[in-house]
Amino acid sequence: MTATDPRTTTIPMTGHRITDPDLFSWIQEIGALTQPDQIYVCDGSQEEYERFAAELVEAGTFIKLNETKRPGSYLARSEPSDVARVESRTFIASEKEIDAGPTNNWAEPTALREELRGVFAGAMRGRTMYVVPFSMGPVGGPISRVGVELTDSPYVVASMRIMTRMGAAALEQIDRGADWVPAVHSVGYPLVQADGASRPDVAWPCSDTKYIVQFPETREIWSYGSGYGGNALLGKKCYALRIASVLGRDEGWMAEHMLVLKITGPDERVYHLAAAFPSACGKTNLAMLRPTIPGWKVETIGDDIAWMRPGDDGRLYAINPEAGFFGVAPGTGETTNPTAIAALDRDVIFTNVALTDDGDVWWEGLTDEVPAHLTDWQGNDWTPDAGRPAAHPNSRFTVRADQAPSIAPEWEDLGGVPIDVILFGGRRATNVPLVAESYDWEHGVFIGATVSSEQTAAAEGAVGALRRDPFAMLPFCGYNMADYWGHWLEMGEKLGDKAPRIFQVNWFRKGSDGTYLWPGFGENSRVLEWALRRVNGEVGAVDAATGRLPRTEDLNLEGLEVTESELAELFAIDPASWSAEADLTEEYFGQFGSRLPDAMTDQLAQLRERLAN
Ligand code: GTP
Ligand code: SPV
Ligand code: MN
Repeated sequence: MTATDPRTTTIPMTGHRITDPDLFSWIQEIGALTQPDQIYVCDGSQEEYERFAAELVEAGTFIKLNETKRPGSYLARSEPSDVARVESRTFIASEKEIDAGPTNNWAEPTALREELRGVFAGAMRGRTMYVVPFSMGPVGGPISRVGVELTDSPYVVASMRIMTRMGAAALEQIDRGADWVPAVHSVGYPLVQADGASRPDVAWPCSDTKYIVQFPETREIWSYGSGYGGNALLGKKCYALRIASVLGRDEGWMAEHMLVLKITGPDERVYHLAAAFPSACGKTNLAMLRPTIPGWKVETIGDDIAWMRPGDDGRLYAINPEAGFFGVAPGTGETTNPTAIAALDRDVIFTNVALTDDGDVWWEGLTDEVPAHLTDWQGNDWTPDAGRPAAHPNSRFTVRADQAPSIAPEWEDLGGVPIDVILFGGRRATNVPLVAESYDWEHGVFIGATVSSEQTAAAEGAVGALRRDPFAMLPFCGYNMADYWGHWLEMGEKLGDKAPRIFQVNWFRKGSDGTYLWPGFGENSRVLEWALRRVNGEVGAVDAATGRLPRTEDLNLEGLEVTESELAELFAIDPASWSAEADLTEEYFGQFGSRLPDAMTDQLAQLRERLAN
């Protein structure tokens, strides 16, 4: 590393030569703006990762976990104010407000750019600016894309190394002329202030002022003030969803908040399934599902994001653009997700979970037995009678995807895997049945567009509040949501009879006693089996108002303790509540004005017609 005088015009580079002139001048420009002490170009090597980890331990950001119990693993504790995505400070700065649409925070790009220049000026004083080249998707793949994050957070660098293909190989793509997305990130805690006064660093530097900004036309990302998850690991939501959704619209493909899994049936036939559920609603769990029904096997392709495009054979192919899992810890246990537990046995970064007295980790739901004493996510003593959770509800693990024993051999196939089935789901205590098949693609798009879900701890806001989360993309769509529905309709036309079949699912319906009616987790395999038997034309269905429901005799319930009345409750469709929901949908659609595709209005009319009959 070489010290840089911010007044000099050339920035000393370490390790690698940056040959791309645009990249070189951009690094210089951001260096001049943010004024770091030094600039470091990451090569992405294991040696480099270990060096950063050691530095993070030294700085107090990482606590090294018990090397015997959890080799190569660390615990980070964030500031209590920086624990989740901040949707209220996430902006789509499109030239026209209408192109961001009513579900996004829009900001006028010229004014916001000016504002950001002020915010970022001197933001990295006293720190190192890391240059983090990364590829979303296997390096060099036809669906893959590269980007460069400039960040002053070594925690972000270490996390990006797990979550993306980071380092020299990605940089080489840029040197060879690949288009790349620039992404600037600062925690917003300079160690030298404007007046020259120094202050010591803290374990989790961040700022009360936060900005997570996407410029869709110029395909740029600027993030300030947070070090946490999707706010700071800019390859994930900012690039792979918000910017990529715009790229997909323009280029005829799709960037989705979806897991992708491979499922093999008893007859050895292989299928692939993609599923969109809102944040913390079960994507990781489903991606790693262990079927409870004999003969079925699930393997993981991805747990959060899918990039999908039509292949030469006209089918829809999906890749997982990520290289790791940033998964919700609470609720992940030996009974609920044994595969994730196995993936977490080494080389993990945990954030905001509790620490056991022997230097291991714990969170609510990891074990049935609660430890008698812990250090909670804020570093305080904790006992079971504390009256507060030991781990933050949005505490997470960061781990390489190939550490999951369920990882599919083809998870890095450059061309992706062909998708047979798409699921849409959310957390719905009422109304939405366990599973229903859409009547056709257009009806499937309507189902996706009208998803509501109870809010989780993955973003700031009221946990449990029911909100619309169309396609699980509410916080992640980089353009007007109605145009996005239009794009889905267009893709359906392009795919024709090769389009995946679309289903709605809900694992979260509750009975009158307030408990879940469906056991969920591994038992969800029963629902997947039904969907695939529908795809194969092996079973009929009952046409209902909201979609096609399973005939009871077709649902494999062997070995499951669900009573007939519970089953009836799981599939009940109450016309009055659905009419009320249809009224709310009309109101919801109203805000999109003329951008709303006519097909969505037609679908609503058809739903009402079916409800009336
Ligand atoms: P993001 O990473 O935030 O996008 O979320 P995700 O959809 O991957 O969430 P994840 O799979 O980590 O789910 C988190 C929560 O859902 C955990 O608390 C799980 O216990 C719960 N969950 C997952 N599957 C089921 C299920 O089938 N039934 C029930 N009741 N809960 C489930
Ligand atoms: C989500 O909130 O949907 C996540 C976690 O996957 S984060 O990366 O923080 O956005
Ligand atoms: Mn997610």
